[in-house]
Amino acid sequence: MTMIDRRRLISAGALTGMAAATSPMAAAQEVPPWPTPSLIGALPNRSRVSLDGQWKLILDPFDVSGRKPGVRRNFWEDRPTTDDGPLVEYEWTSSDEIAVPGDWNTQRPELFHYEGPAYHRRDIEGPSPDGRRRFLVFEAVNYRGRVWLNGEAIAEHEGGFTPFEVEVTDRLRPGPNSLVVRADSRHGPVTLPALDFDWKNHGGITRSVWLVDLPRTFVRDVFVRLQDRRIVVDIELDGPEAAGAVVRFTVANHGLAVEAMTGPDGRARLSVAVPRRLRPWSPETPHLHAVTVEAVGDRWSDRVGFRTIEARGREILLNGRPRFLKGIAMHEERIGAEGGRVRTEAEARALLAEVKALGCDFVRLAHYPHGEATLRLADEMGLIVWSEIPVYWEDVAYNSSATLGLGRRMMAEMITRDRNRCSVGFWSVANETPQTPERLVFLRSVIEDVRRLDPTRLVTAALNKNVDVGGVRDGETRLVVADELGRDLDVVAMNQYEGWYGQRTPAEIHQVTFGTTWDKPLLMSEFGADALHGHRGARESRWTEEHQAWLYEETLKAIAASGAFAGVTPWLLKDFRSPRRWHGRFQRGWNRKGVIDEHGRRKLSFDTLRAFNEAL
Ligand code: GCB
Repeated sequence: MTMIDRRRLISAGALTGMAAATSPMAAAQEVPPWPTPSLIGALPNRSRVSLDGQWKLILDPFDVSGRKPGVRRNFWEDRPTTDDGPLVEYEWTSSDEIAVPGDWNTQRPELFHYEGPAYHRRDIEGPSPDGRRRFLVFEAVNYRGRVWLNGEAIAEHEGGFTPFEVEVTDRLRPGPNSLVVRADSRHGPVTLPALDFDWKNHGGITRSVWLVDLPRTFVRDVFVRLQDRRIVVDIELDGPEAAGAVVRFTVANHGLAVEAMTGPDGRARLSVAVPRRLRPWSPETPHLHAVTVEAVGDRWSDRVGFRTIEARGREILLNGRPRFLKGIAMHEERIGAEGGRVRTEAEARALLAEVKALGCDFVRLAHYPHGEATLRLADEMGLIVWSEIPVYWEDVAYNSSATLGLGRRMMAEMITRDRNRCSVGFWSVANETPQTPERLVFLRSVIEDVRRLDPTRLVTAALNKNVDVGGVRDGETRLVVADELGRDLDVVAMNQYEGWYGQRTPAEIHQVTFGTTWDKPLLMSEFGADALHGHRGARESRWTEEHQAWLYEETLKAIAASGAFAGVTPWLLKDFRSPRRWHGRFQRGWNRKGVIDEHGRRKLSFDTLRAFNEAL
């Protein structure tokens, strides 16, 4: 039997340094200035029914139903269609089908280039038979989702890579209920990303959909982490009995059980000394521990690892020890000729297995939040993760408050979903953004949120390099990260393509030196070159595997020689679809910078990178 140590019993707020409901000052600080995303934590461990499968599909390329709604084409109303009744110009039963999860672009050749609104429909069950609360959860709809239940609009969400949910308990009718989802994949000047980005905009209901059943009062979310040498746990209950409830946290196999009481807001924080024999998580020993939170008859459970990650001077320390992070970047596209979005855990695992085969301990999940399965696998397989939101390139509307609100919400959704994943070491706020005052204000605001939501991760961004004019010697160039944003980050990171874009050949990479003006750890977050798998030739010849491998050799040599870096994530694991890549012989809509091609075939650079990692 586990003993409850009452001395460790801490009521809500006592440890938080906030709460204390009597103090108006403290109460004011507690209120977040943005709507905290409402997400059910540890989703895979909940009682849930999958809504994946074949859904009906109606495309609306002119967006007529959105722009000119009318009974004839309000697809969401799901009108019965009879040939002798009023005119309705759609019919769900005779419409085409599409698989959910799945982007439409790679499911049907005629939809390959389609960007626009599409309506999806299926029936869902009525109320939960045992009177529990029922929620609809969408893991991702790209880019903008709108949801109707029995003709009534019930949810809307912008952002193609983070989840959203809506409670349907009181809206469900007995028997089948009509669920219609509009996914509109179009981007615009104030979206994230905006109009210009180097990947295929895979539209649709791209990740799984669930019906989740929960008790009247349930454990909505838990944040478990190692902080200041203690296990600290934030618990949030949802429901009529959320306030003043006893919550109990346990770590199985360690006889650890602690109780606390929630405050009037249904939240509690507890903190407990780390058990002496608790094995820390690392890429070499990815130990995970079963943890539970019980309250008011509900039970939340998860498997979490405990580790610390910090920046000290120019080093990155995992569990107190400096390490050079041996990484690679990847997009969330599955291996296979179609190159569509990852849909299953097996597809995510196949990608991460290649990352491991490279001898990597670090993966940059570019350039948007990847699916939850990938993060859970990274925990299990022992990979440190860099996770990012798509604040990408210079055409983002940095002076738009709507776009800032969107970026902050995306970041909050990503962190809320994944902060129990010990694999996550870095939250990245952006990729290659311009060094302008309005972008600085924008990203600083996002960074403030990150620190408030999760003080245990390193905050970073992939930055543009600056040429250090003072550092130029004969024929030599010094590339530095001097971006003012570096002041706000824990770790700075440089994207650079010497030897590919620009004047130099790989033979001249040694003329470049690297550094940063910030006394902070520096990562090389991108370098690379395109090569078509199977295209062989002289190393001087662009697009050959030899040329790419040569560029890898020279860049990795420069990285090792410079001593300036705490890690590297070459660009990238697998060739990915990009409508910006037009070369008829070598690209044909694919960015060819992968060390494996779309079929998973390894290029020469794969071995170059693996050899570098093995020698470290
Ligand atoms: C970059 C971007 C990345 C592109 C890559 C390329 O700097 O960050 O998204 O795909 O270059 O291949 O040019």
